[in-house]
Formats: sequence, C-alpha cells, structure tokens
Amino acid sequence: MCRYLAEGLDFRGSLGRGVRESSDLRKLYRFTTLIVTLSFAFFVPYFSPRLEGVILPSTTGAVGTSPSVFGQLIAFSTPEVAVQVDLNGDGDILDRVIRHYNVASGTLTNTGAVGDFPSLFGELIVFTGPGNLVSYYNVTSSTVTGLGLVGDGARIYDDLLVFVGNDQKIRVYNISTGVVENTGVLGASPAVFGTTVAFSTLESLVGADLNGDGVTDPFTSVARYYDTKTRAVVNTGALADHVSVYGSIIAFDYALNAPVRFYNTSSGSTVNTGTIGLSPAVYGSMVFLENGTIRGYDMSTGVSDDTRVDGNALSVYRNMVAFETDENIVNKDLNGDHLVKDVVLRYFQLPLHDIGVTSLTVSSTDLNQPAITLTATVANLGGSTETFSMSFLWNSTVISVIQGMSLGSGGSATVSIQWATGSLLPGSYMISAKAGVVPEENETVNNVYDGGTLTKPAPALLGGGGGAIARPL
Ligand SMILES: [Ca+2]
Ligand SMILES: [Ca+2]
Ligand SMILES: [Ca+2]
Ligand SMILES: [Ca+2]
Repeated sequence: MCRYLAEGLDFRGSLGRGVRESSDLRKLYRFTTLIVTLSFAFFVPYFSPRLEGVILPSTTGAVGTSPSVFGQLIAFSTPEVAVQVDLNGDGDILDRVIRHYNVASGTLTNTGAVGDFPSLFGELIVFTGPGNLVSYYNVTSSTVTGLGLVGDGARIYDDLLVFVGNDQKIRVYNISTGVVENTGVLGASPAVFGTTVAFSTLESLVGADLNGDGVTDPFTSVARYYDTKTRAVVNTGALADHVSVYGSIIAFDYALNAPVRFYNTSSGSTVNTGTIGLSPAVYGSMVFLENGTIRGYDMSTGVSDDTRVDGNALSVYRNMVAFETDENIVNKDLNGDHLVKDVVLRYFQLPLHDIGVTSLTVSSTDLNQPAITLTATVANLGGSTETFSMSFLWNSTVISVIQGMSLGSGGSATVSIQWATGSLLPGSYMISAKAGVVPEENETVNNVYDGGTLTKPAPALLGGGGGAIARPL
C-alpha cells in the first residue's frame, strides 16, 4: 500500500452550478486537501501470451453454426445430420440442437434443446425452436423455458429479449417481469444492448423515405433504433443491413464492396470505418468480414487490422471472437474426424486494453457537513500495463482529477478523495467516477461508474424570510 498527497485541486471545476462564489467559499476550497489513497492488489494475469500482430485461432473441435459468445462460453446450433448423432434423443438425426463450449475448461455440452440462431448473455441462451417459438435455456440449471411467443431473430441482453413477430414488428420481452411489449415498430434482425434495440427497416415495409434521398425504394433499408425506456424510435438515416449494438455504437454493413459504418447514439453522427466489410459484430471490440477473412477495427484509433483468419458468422464478447470455419476453405480437418467436410467453431482473442471502474462508495449520504469521502475502485482488466487518469464528478462538474495512475494487467486500486459538500446548495447531485480511455481501448462503457444521486435537503426557513432560501452553511 502506498499513499499520495496530491495538490492542485481544480478550483474552477469545483465551483460549478449551485455553488456561490463568495470569499468564504474560496477560503474553504483553498484549505481543502485532496488525499488519494491507492491500494494495489495484483493478480496473476489470465491472458495467454501471444505474438504481437499474429492471431492464432483455437478450435473447439465442435461442428456447428451461428455461434454466440459471452464470457467463456460459446453457444451454437448443430445439425444432427452433420455429426450423425441423435442429440435430442428422439430417434432421428433430423434436428438442429443447441450446444455450448466452454473455452476455459474445453468442455462441450449438449443442451438437447432443438433450436437455431442462439444468443447468449450470462447464463441464458435464447433461441428459436420449431414453429418459430422463442425459448431460452439456463446453462446453470440445465432447464429450457418456452415463452409461447412466435418470432424470429431473438437476441438477449441482461433481462431483455428482443425478436420480430410474424407481423414484422419488434417485440421486447422482459424475462424478470414476464411482460411482452409489441413496440409496433417495423424492422428486421434486431440487436440489443442496454435500453437500445437496433434494427434495419426496409423503406417499402413502412412506405416511407427513411434515408432522405426523396425516393421510397423497395430495396433500401435503413438503421433505426428503439429505446425501451423512452419508447422513442430514432431513424439514423443511414443505409444498413446487418446491425450490431454495444454502448452508444450501432455498427452496420449496407452493401457488398462498401465500407462498414457505425452510428453513435450519443453524437447522432455516422462514422465510416473506411474498410470494406460485411456482418459487423460489436461488443467491446468490433470485428467484421472482408472476403471471408476477419478484420478487427479499433474504435479508439480508427485503424482496422487484418487478422488473416478465415471465418464466417462472427460473434464478439470483449476481446473474444467466435466464428464458423468451413474446413473446405482452410483445407484442414479441424474436428479430428480425418475428413475435410465440416463446419467447425473456432475462436481467438484480440489484444485487450481495458480499464474499468468497478465501484464507487460514499462515506455518508448526508451532504449537510463540510466534506464527505468518495471512494472508487479501478481495475486494469486488459493484458498490458496502462497509465490513465481518474475523475470524480457530480453531474457533469469535475470534483477532482488524479493524473498518471498506473496499473499492471490484472491490478486494481482504491482511490479516495474528499468532496467539500458543506457549501453546496440544496438539490440533487449525481455522483460518478470516470477512468480516462487508454490507447486502443474499445471497451469504454465500464470506464464510468454511476454512484447514484445524493440529495441535499433545503434547510429550514429563517423566520420572516418571505420565501427566501436561507444561505447554506
Ligand atoms: Ca434427433
Ligand atoms: Ca429513400
Ligand atoms: Ca473434419
Ligand atoms: Ca474500459
């Protein structure tokens, strides 16, 4: 454990809205001392060493299609006829069955559930079964839950399950409440992250010009998204076919020999990656296909990188990329049956740069005192040593910034600061801790930790004040 005494508190940033600039207050801030306590705890890095610039894919040895990766698990669908095994025990080899592979343990598990196009989040695998019925499988309890809902393209994030009904309208099913919502919004191939449901919509489906070129074209499809909280639909106006969403990024392709682009829901702008590609997948990292090989795109630098790995049907979770490989294309037996004829699932890991704030706590929720202590934990979840800054904020006002923090791979630190709260006006204060984005860091959703909202109540009115607010102590 070591201890830093940092000076040079940002007075300007601290005196934000709601704080009266009196000479008393300036004095208060002048005497505020910022104490940063860093306690380092290092763990053994769990990343296997790799040659810089060379991606060596691993094979699961499992025959299957449509992988979906989350954590250490890859879920996929296996045609029984391809493995000549009755996987669901119904006496034939005519079914497609959901299986999953654990990258850490090398274990292959047969769920026995008939279905295709799985989507994995946490311990749940969502899939579409016979009759286009949407179901999910729980990896921990090994149980299947049928929802009795008909639809296509089911995707899951947290407790939200999205799919397209027979009427081509997007549905949102909440696993916690069991409530299904027909959004009434027309679209295809939805993707979901947080409260954002992204999809593409054919102009002919809605009978409207969605990309603003003055023509309602039957073959023009445009990226739109639905917010499950506000229930608002936003038209990005960008031509799009396959969409993928992560954080504020909606990635999409729109034509052969056209670059992959992405829309930022925060800025409302569309960015061109400058690299021709199809079927982008984004979740922390962004990958897409170019001529059957996999490309990684670094959102922080705008540089794309050819992995030189052949594959199809990409799925990504942080730096883990899972995909199908046709043995005929790589001319290799990947599942050990001595025949070059199978579609086998493989995976690799991209270099990972990732700082994350994992907690933010307060010493007291009572803002009627001179100062309270804010304590954040920050971790290096990536594979290299990183140097970065940490900020503490209320709403968008900076309370303090700690520069030049450094953490090795797997390391974490606890950072505490004093927040002079005595002078704040009554009101609500949303506090957060934010780690600066390091070079080549694509996973930026976890760089901000929301510590909740603290309320400073209005003090009792002084007698005869006629409604005037008493001066804060
Ligand atoms: Ca069967
Ligand atoms: Ca149009
Ligand atoms: Ca083979
Ligand atoms: Ca991060």
